[in-house]
Amino acid sequence: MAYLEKINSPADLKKLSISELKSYAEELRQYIITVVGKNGGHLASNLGAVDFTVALHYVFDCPRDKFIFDVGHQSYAHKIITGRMAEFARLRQDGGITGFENMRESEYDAFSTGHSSTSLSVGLGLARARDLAGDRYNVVSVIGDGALTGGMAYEALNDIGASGTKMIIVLNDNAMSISKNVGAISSYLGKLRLSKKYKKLKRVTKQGIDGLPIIGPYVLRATERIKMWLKKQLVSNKMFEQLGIKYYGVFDGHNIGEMINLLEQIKNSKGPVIIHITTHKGSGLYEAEMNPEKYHGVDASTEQIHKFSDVVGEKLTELAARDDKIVGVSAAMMSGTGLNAFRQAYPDRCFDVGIAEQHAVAMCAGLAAAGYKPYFAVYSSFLQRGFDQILHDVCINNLPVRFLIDRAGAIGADGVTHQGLFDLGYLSMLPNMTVLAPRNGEELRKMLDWSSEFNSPLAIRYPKGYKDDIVLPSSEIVYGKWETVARSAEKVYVIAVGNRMLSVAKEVDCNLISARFVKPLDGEMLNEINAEGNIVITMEENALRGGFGESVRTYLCEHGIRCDLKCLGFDDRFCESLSVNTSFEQQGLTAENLRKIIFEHKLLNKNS
Ligand SMILES: Cc1ncc(C[n+]2csc(CCOP(=O)(O)OP(=O)(O)O)c2C)c(N)n1
Repeated sequence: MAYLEKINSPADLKKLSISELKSYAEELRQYIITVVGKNGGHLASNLGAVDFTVALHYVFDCPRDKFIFDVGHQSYAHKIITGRMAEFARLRQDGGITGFENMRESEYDAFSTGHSSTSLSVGLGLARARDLAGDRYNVVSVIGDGALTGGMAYEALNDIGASGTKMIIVLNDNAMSISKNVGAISSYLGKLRLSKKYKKLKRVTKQGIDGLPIIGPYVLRATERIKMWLKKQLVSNKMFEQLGIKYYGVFDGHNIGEMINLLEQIKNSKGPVIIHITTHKGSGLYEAEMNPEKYHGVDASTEQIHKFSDVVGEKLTELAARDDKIVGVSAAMMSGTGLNAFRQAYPDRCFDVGIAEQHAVAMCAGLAAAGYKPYFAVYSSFLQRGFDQILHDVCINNLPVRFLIDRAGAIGADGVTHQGLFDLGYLSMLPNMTVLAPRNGEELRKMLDWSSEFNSPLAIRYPKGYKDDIVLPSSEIVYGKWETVARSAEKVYVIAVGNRMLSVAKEVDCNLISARFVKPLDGEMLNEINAEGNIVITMEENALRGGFGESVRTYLCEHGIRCDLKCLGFDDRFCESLSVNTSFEQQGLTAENLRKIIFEHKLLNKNS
């Protein structure tokens, strides 16, 4: 590696010639491939972003100039260029480099990202702050065509265009979200790409045809129809221009020399500009280029787990065969949530709405109001986006929208922005909402069966997967009823939410209860625990504030139930840990801590 170790800052990179920059970009690619191969991470998106990131750092002066990478999952090259080459080897490991742009990690990271479609709003905020302070730095927001399906991006474009504020938007268009990108805007971008190809094709074809002796004019007529069709696809780039944002496109985002020229030219332009570039997701790695969806995120873990999303795909398909009112909805997370399998069987009843969680929730409300049975499969942290729609459109109207909430609980390597630690709180507080947590795939199947005839808002939350089944076969689902999965002579009652908490607790001698309903609570079972000397320990992969334990505490207080109570869950800090196990240890969600609590309780009771 001739350059990788020598480039420790953007200043080092600026000393290279264009051909050296190209070689450096190749080294960056190889390094990213090696590290992601070991640690996991976003591979295809990063490979596609290497070349234009090199060009950005060549032209601009980071950290004085501010780069905001939308989602931030494509910021690996940026991290390596900005002095984090060695640390990058510990990507996505506790104490190592995080997988998204992160202002707590480096002064070169102008903002922290993780959730989609924020970069334009944040960029405008930084640009306005610059203007107010009378400063002159550049603000560059890098947004993908997938992230551009998120509604917040349009709220920002609306404001940016009207404001006339100077900022640079780099639209990194690879025609992919995690899966193939969807929606009318995506088609529009496709037409812009095609218009560039059309212009080139017209030039080349005409030159070629003119060169032919007699047959030329005939061929020209024969190509007329093709040309007409192509012309129809040719659209003006007016959308952005009409909004007041100067548009430059379409450029090859892998051509470092061309990118540098372009960026040098627009660097000093006034007002907002958008540079539309095309890139190839997975560029430089054949397998990733051929299958960018599979290589969007690479999981390096060899741990065998049962995935709840597999159950979702299979069971929803089965239910849909019996009930034609069932529809599946995804916000750009088809494969992650298991809906791909459902779509294969029922393409007409499956809707991928793009990265648009708020829209997805309200659209589900519409479907439910018209008598359909929507299942919105979504990751816990992304559903946070749709809170008001859940409240205003679904719950106030008491509409039977089913939320299948994946990646709930501790998330591990994706880090703080992706933790699913708030859904129990923000869902349980809502009137009309019922919240469930399955303890294994079998129970999720039963819950899904049961849910199809349930006529109010409903959420079923679960992590990505689990290693071992909690042995007992699960009994039938009865509204608001918990299940005892282990009995003991001890006066210790552990009430745990979901598989992973039950797994921890089953190592301990206790009466173990699976809180399959987080809301409503099983009052009958709690009443039975009423006795001096008993201890109830609640366990949840959720923030304690507003979580399951807190509602148990309220119930026990309100009903004068005599017993000790200890609530285990996530404390009042954002969980920065990049490993599920470490985060459990940090929060005392371990068998060891349970034993300690039980021991201290017994000691106290003996002495009293
Ligand atoms: C609010 C939200 N929903 C979903 C996601 C999951 N997600 C991460 S990257 C991505 C696709 C982004 O596509 P694009 O912006 O085109 O970037 P690319 O990976 O194609 O480079 C999605 C859906 C997210 N980060 N945030």
